Amino acid sequence: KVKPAASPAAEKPSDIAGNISYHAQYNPHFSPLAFGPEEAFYATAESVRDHLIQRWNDTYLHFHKTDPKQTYYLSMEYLQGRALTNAVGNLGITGAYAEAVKKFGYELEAIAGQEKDAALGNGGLGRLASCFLDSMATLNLPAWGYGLRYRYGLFKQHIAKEGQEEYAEDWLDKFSPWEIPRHDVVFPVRFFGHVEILPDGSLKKRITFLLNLDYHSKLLVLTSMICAVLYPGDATEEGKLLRLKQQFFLCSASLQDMIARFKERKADRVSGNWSEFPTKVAVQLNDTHPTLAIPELMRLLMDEEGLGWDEAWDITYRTVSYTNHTVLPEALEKWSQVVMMKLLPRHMEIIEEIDKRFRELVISKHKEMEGKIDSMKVLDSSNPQKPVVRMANLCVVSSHTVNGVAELHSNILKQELFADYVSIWPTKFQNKTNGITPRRWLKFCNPELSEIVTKWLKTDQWTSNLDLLTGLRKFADDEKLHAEWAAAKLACKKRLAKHVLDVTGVTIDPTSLFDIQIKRIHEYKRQLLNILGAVYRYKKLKEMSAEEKQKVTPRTIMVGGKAFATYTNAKRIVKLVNDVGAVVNNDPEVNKYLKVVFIPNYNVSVAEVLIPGSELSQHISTAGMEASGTSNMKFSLNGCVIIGTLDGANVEIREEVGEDNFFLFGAKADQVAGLRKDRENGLFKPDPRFEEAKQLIRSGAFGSYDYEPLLDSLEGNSGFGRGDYFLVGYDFPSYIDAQDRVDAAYKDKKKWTKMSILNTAGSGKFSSDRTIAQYAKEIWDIKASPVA
Ligand code: 26R
Repeated sequence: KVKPAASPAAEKPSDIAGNISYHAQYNPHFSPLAFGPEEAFYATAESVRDHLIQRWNDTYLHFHKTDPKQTYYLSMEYLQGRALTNAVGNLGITGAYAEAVKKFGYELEAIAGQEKDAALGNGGLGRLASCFLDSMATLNLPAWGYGLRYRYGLFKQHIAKEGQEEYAEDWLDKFSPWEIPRHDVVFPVRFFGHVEILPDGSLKKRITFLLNLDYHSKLLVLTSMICAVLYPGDATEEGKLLRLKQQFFLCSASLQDMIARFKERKADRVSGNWSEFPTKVAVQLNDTHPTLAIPELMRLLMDEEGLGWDEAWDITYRTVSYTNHTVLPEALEKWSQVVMMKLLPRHMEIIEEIDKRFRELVISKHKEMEGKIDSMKVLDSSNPQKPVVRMANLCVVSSHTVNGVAELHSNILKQELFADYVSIWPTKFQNKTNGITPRRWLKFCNPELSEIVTKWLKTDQWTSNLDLLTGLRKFADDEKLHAEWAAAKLACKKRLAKHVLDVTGVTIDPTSLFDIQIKRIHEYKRQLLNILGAVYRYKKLKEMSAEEKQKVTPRTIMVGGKAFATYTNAKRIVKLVNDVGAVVNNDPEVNKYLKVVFIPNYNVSVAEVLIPGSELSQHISTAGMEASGTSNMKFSLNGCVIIGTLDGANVEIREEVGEDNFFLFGAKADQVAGLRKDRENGLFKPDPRFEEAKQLIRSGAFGSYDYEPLLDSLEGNSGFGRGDYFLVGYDFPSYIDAQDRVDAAYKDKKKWTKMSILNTAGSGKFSSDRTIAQYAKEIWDIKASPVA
């Protein structure tokens, strides 16, 4: 039989236009008569998809032939955003497509704006996974991601009278032009059942049966429900059974796919040669969410492939590595042993064995650590009513490498969270400072600045070699560059102002200082510090004479982010920002000098408008609590100056851009514990400015909503949620002082523009290309394998 010869995807604008017409005509999803912006988007996307499929097939074939070691990134979240601009940009065919769609009377940007965000993630961890995929492809690495295709992504946020409301995000409303169902690749994923020892006496030959399930029909229902919704938890929620099913579903299906591919590439692997597996497969766990890959790989190797424990363990250990993304105790996953025993009895048994062997290792080889065994072991039965599996401990014990996501965070892992394991495995722990893709986060979202960068560097190679940005440093005082730089920023600010008007009805002044904080709403991220600062600023403005006000730096403070639906204090913060905005923005005495705007429904596409238009960006978490942060990198790359604490990747950003180009304030990570102790001992004396700000809220100046629980969390002497656990009061005076330095710096246009240029110039390190190259070399041991 002869396979039909492949015909190349259209490259010339006239061919592309013909191809788009073809897709418009033969698309079964809508009427052939309609060709509005939405239909234009689908037809264009399907046309672009032809290019991707072509490359996908070539790549697959290439890897099949060359059989390189390959990385599989396991993540429960991918925060992809829109794909069209990104796809045509990375394929290098933006110009041709722009010209082609003009023939139908459309602008490419308008068509791209029709696409719904794929919001299959909550925040930093999910967006990092998407930046990583972008870099893996850019670096020609044999690496890809496995994830779940949730029917509903992260909820849509509406701001109503009472504050945040959540709505289902129907991103697959029509269909997604980017997804390709593979009905030919199907694996069984089995839940429940029981463990049986077979009569042949072999200890390892155990089989999980599916209990009383009409397998095929039930499985169909089960899987469609399993992927119905993204778990919207961001660090505060408790485990749910469906979530555990989702995790296992991802791990089991992915591993079976990897094993099938491993076997497919060489004949002798069908019946053995398993020791080769870790030289061909690397599995990276994006936090503990896919931890079940560990017992599932053990099960597949032992029960399905017939290996013994020791061999299976050696393979698993050499294959798997784990990234930690948070040290917040409430975000460290723990699963009930009772629940696990019911849903996944064989896996629970394997976990018990891993735990037992770990304890034996400590006792036989690391006697000195015996006293620490209770906190190190995988199974925690300290509460006999509720025994749990500690997923982070299982990952550390079973992975050859564990990494944190910024220098400071990785040091905290080694010195605190995982300190006891370091003496057992001194070389297991690494740092891999996070990064962001410069394609999406500068080239595509900020074409104005990108053009200037390319012009002054005399090359566009910075998009795949971001260190080249240091070449801008020598022009940091050049007046011509300053003029171009400021004009680009103004254009981005105007685009942002239009977005704000569209979604809030509030008019903001593009010549005022644009000050932005966008991220999930969390007490440790301290949006409350920001808004208390805004309240204090408002109060001072009200006290000023007309002449005094003339000297003020006009400022627009924007806050955006989603609060987890049951995180009450986070929702109160959202309400407070909105209430302060309503008063300040409508106060004719001050609203020329200050506006406070809550940006609703923050997501990737909104970020792509906000970040380029921002001048000052707030990354003000309590030191030691933000593992890395990645939007800080995006802002800095876009010529935005950071006001921040010495936390997460801020530390490294400040090092790279220079301390003069970063507004630093606040307690250091190693002071935090002592400051909390001092406070418990009644030694904290609040700054009068802090008291003034709280007092103004209490006076009812921003409405009658009950803010007392929020303000109360800042009072008292001890405890989580009371006694100002996040040190807002302690850091408030140095925060206000830093903001005063910002105001002064902004008045000096030359100085500010230079700071802005030096931020972009110093951002090279934070390319996810650098991060992924380090993972490839230092953890995965994989090499670039470009398709010839
Ligand atoms: C278990 C479940 C409730 C859950 C907990 C925590 C689900 C999701 C999370 C979010 C986490 C782990 C997260 O997003 N962490 C962030 O990872 C980013 C990428 O490394 C960091 O930049 C950021 O500092 C960190 O908070």
